[in-house]
Amino acid sequence: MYEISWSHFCEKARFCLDAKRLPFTIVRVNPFTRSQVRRLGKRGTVPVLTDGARVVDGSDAIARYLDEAYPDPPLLPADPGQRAEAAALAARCDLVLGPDARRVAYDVAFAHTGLFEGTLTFSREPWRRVNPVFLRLLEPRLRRLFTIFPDELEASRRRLRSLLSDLQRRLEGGDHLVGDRLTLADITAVSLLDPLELVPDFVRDRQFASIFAWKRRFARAHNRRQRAPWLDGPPPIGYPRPDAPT
Ligand SMILES: N[C@@H](CCC(=O)N[C@@H](CS)C(=O)NCC(=O)O)C(=O)O
Repeated sequence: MYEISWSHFCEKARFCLDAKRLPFTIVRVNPFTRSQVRRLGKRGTVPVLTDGARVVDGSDAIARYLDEAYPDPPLLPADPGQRAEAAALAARCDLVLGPDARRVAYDVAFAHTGLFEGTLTFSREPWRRVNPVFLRLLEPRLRRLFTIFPDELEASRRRLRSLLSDLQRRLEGGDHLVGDRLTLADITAVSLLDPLELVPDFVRDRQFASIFAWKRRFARAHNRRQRAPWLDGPPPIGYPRPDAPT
């Protein structure tokens, strides 16, 4: 699987592969050139999965391909009603949570650039000295790429609030979003929620405590790596503490 390690869409694809207990090899993609996936004739986004001669681009296509090629255990329920519901919910998370969580999380990281350590910036001397200049060049590019501007941020926050409330309502009856076993809907929601761990106005809002508690419980139960708050030293101002009561 071709991936960028901190990408939440890549985590979704990895989670699908792990849920199917399929062994796989990671190919790290250069986040700036994306040459490894372009060489495969793809757009340049990650994840991309190759399986023999098959090249599958995008986390949803990967999930569907895996369910066809390796049906057991299934990612979507057999019952047609539940199947449609889980697929629709996963698609809504792809559409809303994916870009919106990324947008608001990047915005926080630009204000607390320590959060980029270990991903986009250098953590070791002497390289870390170039981080400020590097980020000054990178920030406008990323803001354009992911449209991280005030109006879009506000619209994202609005959509996220509505989606998180819906997800919470769904979880009132049990521990899975659809039915009573793991589906692509849970995998998608848990993976794509992860960048919001960086966003104080969501993680610290008591209104959303239960969805974050569920996400963390679920991720722990399935051995998923979750966003680490900071690498060392004191947390940046406004940063949620990992062990804070939710
Ligand atoms: N719909 C795609 C979205 C993938 C996506 O947005 N990947 C990001 C990383 S999180 C990316 O590669 N972005 C680069 C770009 O948009 O140029 C999926 O589900 O895989």
